[in-house]
Amino acid sequence: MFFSIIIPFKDGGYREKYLENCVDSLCQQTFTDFEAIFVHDDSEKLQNIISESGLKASVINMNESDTLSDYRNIGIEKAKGEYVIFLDSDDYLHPNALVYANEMIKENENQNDVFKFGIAKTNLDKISTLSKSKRAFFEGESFSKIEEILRDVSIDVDKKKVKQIINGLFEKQMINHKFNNIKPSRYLQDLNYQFRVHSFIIRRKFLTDNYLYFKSSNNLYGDIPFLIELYNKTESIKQTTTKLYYKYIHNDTINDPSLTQEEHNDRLLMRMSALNEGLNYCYDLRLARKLKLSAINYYLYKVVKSSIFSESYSELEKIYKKLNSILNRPSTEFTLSKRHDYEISAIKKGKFKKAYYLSKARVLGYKTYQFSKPKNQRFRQKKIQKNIFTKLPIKDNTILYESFLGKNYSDSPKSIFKYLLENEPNKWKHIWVLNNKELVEKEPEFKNNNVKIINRFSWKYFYYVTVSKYFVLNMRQPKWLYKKAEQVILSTWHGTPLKRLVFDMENVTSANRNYKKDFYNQSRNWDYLIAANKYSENIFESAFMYPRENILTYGYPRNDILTNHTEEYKKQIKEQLGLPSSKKVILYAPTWRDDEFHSVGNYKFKLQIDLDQLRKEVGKEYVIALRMHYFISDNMDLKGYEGFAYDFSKYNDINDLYIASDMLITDYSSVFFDYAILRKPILFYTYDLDKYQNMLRGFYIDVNKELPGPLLLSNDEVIESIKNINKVNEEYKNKYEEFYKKFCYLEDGNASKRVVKTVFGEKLGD
Ligand code: C2G
Repeated sequence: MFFSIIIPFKDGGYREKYLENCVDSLCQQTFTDFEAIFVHDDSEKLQNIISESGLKASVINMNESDTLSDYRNIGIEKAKGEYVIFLDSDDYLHPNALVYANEMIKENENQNDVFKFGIAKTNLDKISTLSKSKRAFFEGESFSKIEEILRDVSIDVDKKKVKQIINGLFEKQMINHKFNNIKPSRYLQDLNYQFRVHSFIIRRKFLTDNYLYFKSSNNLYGDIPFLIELYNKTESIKQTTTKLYYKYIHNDTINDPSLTQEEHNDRLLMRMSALNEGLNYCYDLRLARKLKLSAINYYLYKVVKSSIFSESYSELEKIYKKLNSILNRPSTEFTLSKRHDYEISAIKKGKFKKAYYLSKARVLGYKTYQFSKPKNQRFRQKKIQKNIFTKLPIKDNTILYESFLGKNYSDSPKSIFKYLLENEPNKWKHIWVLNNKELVEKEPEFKNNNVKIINRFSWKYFYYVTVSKYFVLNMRQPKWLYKKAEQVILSTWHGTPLKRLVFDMENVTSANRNYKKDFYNQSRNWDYLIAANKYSENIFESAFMYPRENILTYGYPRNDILTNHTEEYKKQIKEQLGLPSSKKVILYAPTWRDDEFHSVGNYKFKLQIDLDQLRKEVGKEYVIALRMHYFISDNMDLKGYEGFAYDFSKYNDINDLYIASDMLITDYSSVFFDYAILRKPILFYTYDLDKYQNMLRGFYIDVNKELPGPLLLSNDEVIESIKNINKVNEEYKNKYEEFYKKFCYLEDGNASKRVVKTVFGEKLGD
């Protein structure tokens, strides 16, 4: 037996879902001379996954009180292989990992006992494991590109067939990539001391000869002393430059935290203890210096900022004692800056109280310094919000509104505002968060003395978010917002979901690792959440983990106008927008793509509609109104299309565009749920359907069955459908009706009224 792979699985209930990946990756190994040893906490699921996979594995059952270190020690004890590999149960190996490990060992076996896999961080997104150039072929535009090429050379092929071929190629590419397409490894000598044992490959005899085992006292950081001892006993470690160990990055710290993301009260003390314990086995004075510096930095930047530091001196003292022991160990020299040295020397001498006051003063001094730095305006605003504004009385009759982060005056906040202004004209003070005042220059409501406009993140914003009784918004409030119990946040959200959201999304391609956690914390502060229909209510409960009893399933306030407007209003809007009265209007309103962006929050969009062809074929009857999603930062260049194509991406309220238009083209945007209220034709231009559905988001409904219009994959198909729109209407009549019944049944034009009654009614409505 050449390799023994040790996989501990502890406190694993919710981690079970990653196991399959891990087991799969062992089944797929192209080098098969290995044994897998799973050490687990009596998980039935683990046993099932292994037996279903057909993997030959030893399975060792442990007691609840055993630590992760005990698990690994048992694994070492049972191992029969020449080399032991440490794999975590939520991670996985490249199918050729063992081939390269074997190759690396064979080349270096006389000099080395310890080896390592290079680590790739992953969130399991299939396509992201392909190289950039390979990815390009399968992404986004490839299908229309191939179509275009074939059209240019007059080759007529069945489009569906081409799609199928591309899909097949992709699958094959994934397999090839996994099994064959990997560059030969080179090996590194110099390691950046890593203190986590996963990805290590260690000669078993080296472990037994040196009595190397995991110290069981430390459940969280048992691998620190183990690795320190190991580093002391080995001259060099070889590592594959190719990344063969896939470390899974958890993006859901609420439901699936990794071990390092889990909350542990004594995490700080455990880490300090592990470093202290590790120093018992450290004879290399340069490594000892590194460990000391690591402990010092941990104290200076982590411990002093923790709640233990500010709340519990007795707990802090335990940490001081460990650090004191660490500081008094031998090591090579190092110097610290003066102000750090005061604190650290005091700890070294055992003068903990003195160190505590010095550290406290440093943190305070740092905060004061931060507070006064000219560029730290935001920091000052947050501090003053939390410490001063929250102490001021709440303004009971003030309502703050924000739509799409202050970008426009629109959506449900606008409808609720207008309803209150009309029906309770003197009761409320209304504050609108709007970054560009010019947007509402012509709106009569803003002439009212009770209505005020403020900029997002201005001083007034920080003030009003803290003292307004109500905050009505359609996205999320800022993370730093400290909400008082008397305040009411009404979240209107901004659409019936088609694309999977937050906790229903496996991978979060576009957002950072804390996205789910942040979303969870922010939405806990919503007192109410509006849903347009029962379908949305169900989704919000799972996708936001939001309590059903606080969901107001009333229909969307923003849609009242779609039910209530007159023909005259349509005419008026068309005129205001500068659209020719003699022509019908096609509205094109696509959504954004998680993987196409310039920078954080600035998304790209490449128009896939051929305006020349469209104008040529339907220009006599129609004009086109283009409306990009609010995340898209690219500006459209419509030079040469004057009188035919119009860009309304910066226009305030998409409702006006719905009303002014005669037909909608969209893709995966929630706009069609609202547009269907108008019972006007809807076409779906879904040129990248596969990627969007399978790689990026996934959908809540079966788009092939439930949509109220056709899915179109090419520009030609779009034009054909526009030309034959009556036929399309006839074809989709029944589906449209069913769709309306499921999603639009609450839209009777009175949603704002219902919301106002519930949220603003009782306490102040008397
Ligand atoms: N919107 C718009 N113009 C577009 C697309 C969207 O004005 N071209 C507005 C519509 O009001 C739409 C809302 O933004 O309902 C949400 O847009 P989506 O495209 O559905 O995408 P997203 O912002 O990701 O929201 O539950 C709905 C989801 O949250 C989707």
